[in-house]
Amino acid sequence: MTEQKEFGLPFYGSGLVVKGFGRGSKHLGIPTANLHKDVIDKMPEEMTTGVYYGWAQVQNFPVHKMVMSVGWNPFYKNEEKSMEIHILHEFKEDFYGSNLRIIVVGYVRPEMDFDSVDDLIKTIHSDIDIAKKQLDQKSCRTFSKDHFFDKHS
Ligand code: ADP
Ligand code: RBF
Ligand code: MG
Repeated sequence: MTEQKEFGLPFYGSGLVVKGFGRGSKHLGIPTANLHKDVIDKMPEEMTTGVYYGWAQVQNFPVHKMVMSVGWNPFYKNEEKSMEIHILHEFKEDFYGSNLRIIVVGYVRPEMDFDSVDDLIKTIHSDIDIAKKQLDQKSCRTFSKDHFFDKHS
């Protein structure tokens, strides 16, 4: 795993899930919960834009593995910085407006531009494989049991 301290990790964040760019990521099989700007503003300076992995919890539901993209999505040339989280779990319903808690524990790579959507999707799938493996390690798994995820009323 990439040295955590370098990127200001672990990063604990909590905020509302907002509407994203509506590009139909869901139809590509990779829905991403976009976090409210307040959370993005709280990111430490060392946390550069790029792809990360960690743990996520919607409201008081169980904690799941996640991958996250932070930045301007060079492929789409966004004008606003975004923080989007793909949770490695099948949800029955959308959860816009819910609170989402995340602990970011590792870094994968910088954001990149691609020649096609297919290349972008293939790369995201390889990010997911990396995240799954890393998060199974004891040092990462510990964070899934963090008090940060304890039930809140
Ligand atoms: P948007 O452009 O509005 O972010 P997406 O196509 O990225 O739209 O879909 C994101 C929404 O899908 C999330 O806000 C959430 O409500 C829902 N969703 C369903 N399953 C997941 C999942 N496994 N990970 C993240 N979001 C999911
Ligand atoms: N967008 C980019 O432009 N470049 C990237 O390198 C990139 N990496 C991503 C990695 C992950 C794990 C995820 C979930 C998203 C990534 N995105 C990236 C954002 C992607 O373009 C966005 O979710 C689109 O809406 C997918 O259609
Ligand atoms: Mg999204």
